This record gives sequence, C-alpha cells and structure tokens, in this order.
Amino acid sequence: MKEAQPRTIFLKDYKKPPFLIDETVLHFDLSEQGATVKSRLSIRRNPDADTAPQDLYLDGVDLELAAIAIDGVELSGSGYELIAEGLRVIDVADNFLLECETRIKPHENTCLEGLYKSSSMFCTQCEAEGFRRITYYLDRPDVMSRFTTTIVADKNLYPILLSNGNQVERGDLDADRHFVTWEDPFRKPCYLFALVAGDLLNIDDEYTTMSGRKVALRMFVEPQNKDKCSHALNSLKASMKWDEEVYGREYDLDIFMIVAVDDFNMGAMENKGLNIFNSSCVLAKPDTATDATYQRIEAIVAHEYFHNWSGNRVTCRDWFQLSLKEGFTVFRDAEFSADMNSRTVKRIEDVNLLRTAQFAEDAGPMSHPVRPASFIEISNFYTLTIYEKGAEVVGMIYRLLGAELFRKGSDLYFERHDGQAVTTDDFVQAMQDASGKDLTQFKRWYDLAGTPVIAVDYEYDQDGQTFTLKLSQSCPSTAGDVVEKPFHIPFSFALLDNNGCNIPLIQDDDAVFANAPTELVLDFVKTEQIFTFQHIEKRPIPSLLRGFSAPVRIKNTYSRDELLFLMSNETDGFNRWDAGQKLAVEIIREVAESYAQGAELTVDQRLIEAYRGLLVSESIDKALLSKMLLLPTESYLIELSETANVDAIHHARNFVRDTVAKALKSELLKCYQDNLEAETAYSADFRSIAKRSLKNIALGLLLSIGDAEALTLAETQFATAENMTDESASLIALVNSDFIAPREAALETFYAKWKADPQVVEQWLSIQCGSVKSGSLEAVKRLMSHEAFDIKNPNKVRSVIGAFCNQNIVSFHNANGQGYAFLADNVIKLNKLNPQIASRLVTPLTRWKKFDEQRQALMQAQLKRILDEENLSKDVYEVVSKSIK
Ligand code: 0A1
Ligand code: ZN
Repeated sequence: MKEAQPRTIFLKDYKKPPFLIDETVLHFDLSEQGATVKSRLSIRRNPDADTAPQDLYLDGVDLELAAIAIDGVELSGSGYELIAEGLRVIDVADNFLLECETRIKPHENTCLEGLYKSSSMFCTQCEAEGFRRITYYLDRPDVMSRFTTTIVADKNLYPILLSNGNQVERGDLDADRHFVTWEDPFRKPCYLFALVAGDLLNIDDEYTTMSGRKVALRMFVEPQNKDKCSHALNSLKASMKWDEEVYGREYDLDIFMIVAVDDFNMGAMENKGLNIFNSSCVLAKPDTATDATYQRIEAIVAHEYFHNWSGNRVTCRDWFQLSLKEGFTVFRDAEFSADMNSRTVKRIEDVNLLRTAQFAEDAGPMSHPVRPASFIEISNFYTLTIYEKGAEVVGMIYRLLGAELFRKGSDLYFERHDGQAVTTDDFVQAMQDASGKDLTQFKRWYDLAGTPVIAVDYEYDQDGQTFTLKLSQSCPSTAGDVVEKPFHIPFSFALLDNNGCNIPLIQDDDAVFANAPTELVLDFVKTEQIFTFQHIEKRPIPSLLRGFSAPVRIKNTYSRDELLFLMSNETDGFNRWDAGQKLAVEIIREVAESYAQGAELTVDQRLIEAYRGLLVSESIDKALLSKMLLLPTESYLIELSETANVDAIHHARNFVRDTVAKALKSELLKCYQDNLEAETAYSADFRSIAKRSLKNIALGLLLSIGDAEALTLAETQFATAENMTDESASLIALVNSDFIAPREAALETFYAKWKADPQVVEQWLSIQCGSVKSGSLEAVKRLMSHEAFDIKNPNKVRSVIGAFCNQNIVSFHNANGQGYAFLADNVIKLNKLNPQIASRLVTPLTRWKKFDEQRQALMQAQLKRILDEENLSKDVYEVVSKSIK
C-alpha cells in the first residue's frame, strides 16, 4: 500500500477557481522519442473567486518542466516550486501570460490518459483529469478557455494532424516535417481538448442543419477500416436530425470529426468537434459486426454527438456534477434509440442492465448517489449509477412533467446556461421554472445511495365498485439503516379487465367518464399513500409501475396465474415482458432450492405452456417475443438472492432452459425455419434484427439439449452465414453445447478466418472465456499467452478477463478460489499498467457479500492481497479499500 493514503475530495469543499484562463495557445512537437508541449496561457484573477491566494497552483502529472516564463521573463527557481502532482507559481499578479515548456513520453504511456500512442498514431484522452498529463494547467471543468493548437510532426508518418474546432493554417517545415493549426471558437474546459496525429484515411459525408448550414462530417480511420464507416456516419446524421427535431439543438461548428482508435479505456469521448472512439464502438460492416454491435454503435455515436449540447455547450461545474451531462445524455440517447428502433425492447434492455448491474452497484461497497458527496479518484465514478440511474432520474422528471413541459425545461436550461459550467441543481431548477411543477422533494433522488423498495397492496370492493391501491415506500441505505424521507416517485399505473383491456381510471366522482384516462402517472410522495378508483365494475388486475417508471424494487404481489395472464394480455410491453421474467425467476428459484436439497427437479408446466403460447402466437411483435424467450440471466438471479448459491442457480437455470427446449422442440424448429428466409442484403433495422434474434435463440435452445438436427443446422449456418450476427450466433450455440469436436473445430475455423480483424478477435475471445463449456480457468490462462492477447489493450483484457469473471460465473466462483486469485493477479499486474482498467476489473471481487461464508473469505483474502501491494494506484486503492471495510 502507499505510505500516504490518497486524499478524499468532498463536494462540500468546492470553491470557485481563484484564477481563470482566457486563452490557451498550445504547440505540440511530436516525435518517436517523445513530445514537447509549449503552452501560452492568458491568466487573470477570477473576480468572483471565493479565495484570493498569492500563488497560482497548476495541475501536472508525470511532466518534465523544461522552461517557464511570466510575461516573457524566464522564472528563476525561486519563482516557482514543483509540488506533488503540480506546480506552484509564487506570488503572481492579477493578469499575466504564463509560458511553459514540458516534455512527455506518449510512447511509454500505458494508462491511456493524456497523450498516448495507439498503434502508430498519437491520440489523447483528457476526461476527467488527463490534460494535466499534457501540460501544467487548471485542470477543472469550471475553467473554460479558448484553445488554439498547433501540431508539428513528421509528414510521412503523420500526414493527418487534428485538434478541436476549425483548421486555420497548415504548412511544410524542414526535414519532412509539417504543421497544422486549429482554432476552437468555443470556450471549453480542458477535458474536452483532443489531438490526433496519424496516417489515417478520411471518409467524408455532409449534413445540412435546420438553418441550412452545411457541416462536413469526416471520419478518420486506419486504411484497413475504410469500409467500416458507413453505419457510424449514418447514425451521426440521424442523431443530428433527431436533436434538431426533438430538442431544437443545431450543430455549431463547420466540421464534425470522428476518429477510431484501438486502445481506449472507455467507449468514446465527446471532445469538441473531434470525437474519439474505441474502434469496437464505431467500426462495423455486416460480415464483421453483430446486430448488437450495430445498435451499440448507433447509441454511442448519438450519445457523443448529443454531448455537444448536454456536456460541451453546457458543462459541469465540478466532477460531482458528472451526471448532469452523463445522466441527461444517456436519457437523450435512449430516447433516440427508442425512436429509431423498438421502444419496448430498448426499455427492456435498459431496465435489465439497471436491475442487474446498477442495483448490484447500489447495494455494494462503492454505492454512491447520482451526485456523489466525495471521491478519491474521479475515474472510479464513471459508473452505472452516474450514467444509467442518472438517466432514470432525468426520465422521472420527463414522466412527471410530460413531453411538452420537459421540452420547455430543456430549452430554458440550454438558453440560461449556454457557455457555463453548472450543477444538477441548476438543471432541476430550469425544469421547475419552465414547468411550474415543484421539484423540491424530487431533488432527494440526487443524494440517495441505494434503491427504494415499494410494497403494493390493493383491494377491490365489489359493492362500492372501488379499487383501492395502497403504496408504501422505504429505502434501505447502504449502511443498513433506513432512509427516513420519502421520495417523489412517478408511479405509472393502469387497471386491466379480464380481457386485458384498460379500464378508465376515475379518481374523482365528478370526472367526466368519456375523458377518463386509462393510464396515470401517480405522484407517489408519501411513505404510505392510498389511491382510490371509482366505477370499477369487475375485479381488475392492476398494471403496476408501467414501463418501469421509476428505478425502484417492487415487491411481487402477483400470483402465478396472474403473471401468466399478464404475459399474454398486459398492454404495456415492458410489463408484459417483466411478468414473464418474474414467473421464470420464481420457477428457477424453486428448482434451485430442490437442487440444493438434492431433491428431484421439476419445472412448473405452466411456464412451458406460456412459452408455447408465445411461440405459436400470431399477434405478438417479434422484437418483444425475442426478449420474452430469454430466461433471466445468472447475474440477475444472483442480484435477487440474499445469499447466492451460484452452482444451484446455474444448474437450475440450465435445467429450466433444457426442459422448456425439450418440450417445445417442434415449435422451436418451426421458429428457426420461419425466421430463416434468405435476406437480400443485410439490414440493421429492428425488424430484421428481431427475426435474426428469434432464429438464433431457437438455435441456441435446440443445441443446448444436444439435438442432432440442430447440430446440422448450426454447422450449416456457421459455414454459410452472410453476416456476423448469424456466424457468431452459431459459434456461440456450438461453444455452449456438448458437441465437443464441432465446437473446437468451429473455434479454430473462426480464428483462422478472422485473425487479422481485431474487432472479430475480441468476440472470439469473449465467446470462449464467457462460456462455462470452453472457458475453464486453464483455457483462459492459455488464451492469455495466445498471439491474439495483449494485456495493454483494454478491449482484449475485457474480452478475456472481464468475460471470464463476469459471464462465466460458475467457473469464476469455483469454490477452490482459483478464479479469485486469477483476477487478483491480473488486477495487480494492471495496477501498474493501466489503473483505470485495473479498478474496473476488480468489481466482481467486491461483491463478496452475496456469497457463502467460504467464498466470502476467499474473495476477501484476495482483496487484502491487492491492498497490501506497494504503489497501489488511487483508482484501485479506492475501490479495494472501500470493499474491505
Ligand atoms: N464522457 C465519455 C466517457 C469517458 C470518460 C472517461 C474516459 O477516459 C477515462 C473516456 C470516456 C462519455 O460519456 O462517452
Ligand atoms: Zn457521456
């Protein structure tokens, strides 16, 4: 462990910056030996500062200072002091020009923050605090500056030199070198700075904005990827149009650039006018990318583009406000994806992720509010809570206000705060001011760590023809105590009659019948609250929390027969799917219990009949059906357990899956055939995706029961597939089957065919490591010495170590503890190379509370081993130390 424990930063200590930087002029000289960065910063005291120190403190990490001057005069050693992670310039004036020259080593930078090399190109990642690895600066989002950037490099090795804004000058220099100067007219915090230099091809497109301005769209990739750009460019144009139509937001520069890089810690980054993407989140063509990748790219391209307004034009005052930009932008991209595809399916996918992974995070040791109160390392807070729960919080405002008032609110927010660095309170205030809806109580959501629980009780009075709904809320906080204050919860509600039709909801006797709504968003604001509905002639079935209108746990109140009814009759698509999930969860749990007791295993026939009903249904939407046929994942079943018996869950889920597949073999074969039809050309529209998905789910189910006919189908599909969705689905089905020789043959053929394509190799690695059949610990370790693996590449680490520890759950949690030791070994190794990746990777070990005592002890022992390491990064230290307490 480090001698001095890393410092915790608190929101309550926020102070306005004492100095501001009006102009930032940067000059980069790039070479194979390193980079020289010269900066000229026009600095002045902030007239609104909370403090007025004599000295100027600048952030800087791993920099070699070569020269420093103020107003043209070189500073002597007594004019400044190098301090831990920064520079103190002693006794400065109110206005001055600071010039610095620093040397850095991008080619040795493995943490992938600041300026680094990926393949043969230079690129940057500055969010959250990467800019301080480039030059000394006020590296905080509330210091916004105008940037001018000149890049000098070898003309042959780096013909393309990019930065934010517009190119204003370029020219040749001696010795085969050249330069380009970029000017960004918009003030921005340094976390939005970007630079790229490389031998790249550009694929161009164009967009005409709503006011008729032409914007050049330019995607830069390595030459071998030039045929993988069209989907991202189409997604970009669709996003630009959608943001104009839905939010009235127009793009503001003359050019929008996207660059694909292979080594990247996250998905992508919204640098002003120059978005940088992880290759796996932007490059696609039908024969190498699956449908899921196509959809992910569409969503991420949109997300980064939408940041231009929600993030860049209006940015965060400090990093505690991270969800201001991320929660809002995820909400915006989710709405975009819902509009482009199936809204119901998008909601199912988002809620599934939230309930499986965010709820687990919120119940774990790193639980934090959407607006955290403190952190040690901000990189650890790019979490599901900040992103997904943050989006749910914005979504709740949307549901409380309705589309029209929400739009008024967002218009006011953008108008009021354009060019500013603001807080989540400012966002809520704009929503409140524009709508007139009091959001005081609502704001509690921003400070909550943990997930509220809603208990539902209801009564039907035949004589009085009234239906009474009683809702109670409570919130177990992470510390185990109960949060007293109730939350403002939008509770979407309907009543269904026994034909599955919505019943008019009359709360007040005077209401006019004809205009009575059939769905309401109830303002659930008290600890206990009763809602009464009149003129209900027959006992109805309530439809609760429709569309998952709030991020809460809801105690199941339905009988199995009611769940079966809802599975085929619920009019809310999300709830229809959820009824099936609830039923399957109950039945798998029942089987798991029998398994744990060594009793005979049987599956409630009603579940099989329900699936049969769905498969033969003529009316069900295929996109919804493809989701309904999937059993809850092992991770979700673990999340729902108090103490998870991983082996019982694994066996029970497989037993239920196989029993269903055996019973419905002919229906599944028919489903496969019905959705097989030859396609003219690949299309990633959601209807085609649903068909492929149905076909491949059927194939997977049939192969899991060792069906010989299915083996032939899978092998044929594998050999003849015309797109990666079908090719990889047949590989996955084979890998997860007991047909050992065909599985090994397919894996070998696949690698031989695709070994030159990193994005496909990533899939090949994760399919194997994520499967219990092919991903034994020994096999995973072998893959780590395979030519395809590179521990310095985050995508490869995620595909191998991440897939094994998060998807191959029984293998990772083997009671011998070797999976835990393996993860700890790699966290220790990565702690030195790439702390962000190390600290993300360690997550499964931090969830020890969910498992039996023996496993708990083994997991904690590995966490302690990590904590005992010398030179632990802040990233890993924060996660591990918080997990051990
Ligand atoms: N703002 C980006 C996410 C991001 C955050 C940190 C990064 O490097 C450590 C990179 C990207 C987004 O929301 O897409
Ligand atoms: Zn984002």
